[in-house]
Amino acid sequence: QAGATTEAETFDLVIAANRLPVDKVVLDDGTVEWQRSPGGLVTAMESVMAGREGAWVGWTGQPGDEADAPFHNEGIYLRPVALTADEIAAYYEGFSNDTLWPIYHDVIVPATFHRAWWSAYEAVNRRFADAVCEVAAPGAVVWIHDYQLQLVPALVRAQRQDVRIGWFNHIPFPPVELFAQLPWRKRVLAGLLGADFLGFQRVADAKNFVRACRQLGGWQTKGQNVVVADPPREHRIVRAAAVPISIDTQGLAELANRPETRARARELRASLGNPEVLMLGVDRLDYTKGIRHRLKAYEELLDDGQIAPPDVTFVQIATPSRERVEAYRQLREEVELTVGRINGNHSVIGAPAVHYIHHGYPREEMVALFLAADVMVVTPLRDGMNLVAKEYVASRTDYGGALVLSEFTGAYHELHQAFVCNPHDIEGLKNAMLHAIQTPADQKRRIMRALRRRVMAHDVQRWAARFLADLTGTS
Ligand code: ADQ
Repeated sequence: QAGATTEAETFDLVIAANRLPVDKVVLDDGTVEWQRSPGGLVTAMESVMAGREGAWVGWTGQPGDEADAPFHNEGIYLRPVALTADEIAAYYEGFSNDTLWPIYHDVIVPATFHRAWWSAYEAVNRRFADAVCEVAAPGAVVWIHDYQLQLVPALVRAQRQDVRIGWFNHIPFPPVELFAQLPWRKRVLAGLLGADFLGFQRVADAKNFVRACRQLGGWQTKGQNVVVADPPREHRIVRAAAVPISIDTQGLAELANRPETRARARELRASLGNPEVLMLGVDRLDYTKGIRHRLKAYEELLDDGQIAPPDVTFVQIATPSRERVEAYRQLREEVELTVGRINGNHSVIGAPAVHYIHHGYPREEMVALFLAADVMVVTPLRDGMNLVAKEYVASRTDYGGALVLSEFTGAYHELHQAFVCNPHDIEGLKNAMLHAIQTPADQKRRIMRALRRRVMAHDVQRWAARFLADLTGTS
């Protein structure tokens, strides 16, 4: 359990991310417990922190005016950043998720602009930067994560020229024509250019960033590099490159090989009536994930009579997400209406056409579902990477299953042997689904073998090591 500390400690490696890797749980008797949230990023950081303790700066996930004291948890020094309820509404739900998120995802829904949200974003980024400077040892490596903290690199550099600063973008970086909509575009670019190295999911994202610097900010660029004035020196070079993220492939494969996971996969299939074809979707309930397009294609296949329950069934797991943002409320209503209609028209007693589940599952259950699914359907309209696609592949230690994958995911650039689709093209998506169902098993095994080769060789530990090597100039 957490041991609270009073004096400021400093570390050679500092991670800053919107969220701490732990959830705060207040027990009935009022005592506070911190539970480690399982996730790829935590696993990756554990691997780079092995042998040296690092610090992690982040929000606890709950409102509070009072900052919780820093504490040690399972080998990581956690430095909480307090956010008020108003700041959560303006910086997180507002600017991060209702301004930046839509712009960075092709404006699938319109972005909302409020000056007050921007002010909150600046204030919170400043608080994160101050916390980073407080825990960074002289010459430390600082690794900042994601679109919520784009101003932190420059804010840290202003205080600390001795540290090495990297930033990784988990989501896409938009084409300049879309990024140009952002009223604070130049200040965001200047914030990022405080870093030494900027990592992106795809080559195209890094190029979009460099182009935005040139066209919207007037910075000089050369290939992957942006030239930044840095008095009293003449200039400083900021490099932007693709470092695609991955997953803990070994951990997942190990879980998939356990007899109890395999038994659970069989049990899941049996409880679904042992369909010939089990199709699966697993996503945060987000409009970027193409859940509506996926359901439409599936519904048309049912309407056309090309597939039908009980032979075929679809399990859609949709994790609740950002429920206070209007676009997410609307999406939930539309998805639930569609599922209701599909089931009303096509289910038979004891065999629904769609099983829709609106909650999260532990990792063990997720892997059992992956093992049970004949066709994994991943259809985002835009997605930085999409870890679910890689998790499915890593879990198929039996070389079974088939992956339908949108070409608008970062994962597509590594997994192009999958059954590729453009989710906007409903006919094409229907064909990709049918193709994934009908392709002979031996051919599907060959495809899965190729996909697994890529995912097994490029895991999240390798990703983290590569990012740090790029950042510290040792690659
Ligand atoms: P996300 O948009 O959240 O991530 P994704 O990459 O698919 O999308 O990661 C989701 C994670 O949550 C996966 O590990 C998945 O297994 C898990 N998950 C989803 N639904 C779940 C459920 N119902 N129960 C339990 N677990 C569930 C953002 C970007 C992505 C990028 C990642 C990492 O949007 O493009 O790949 O960060 O950089």
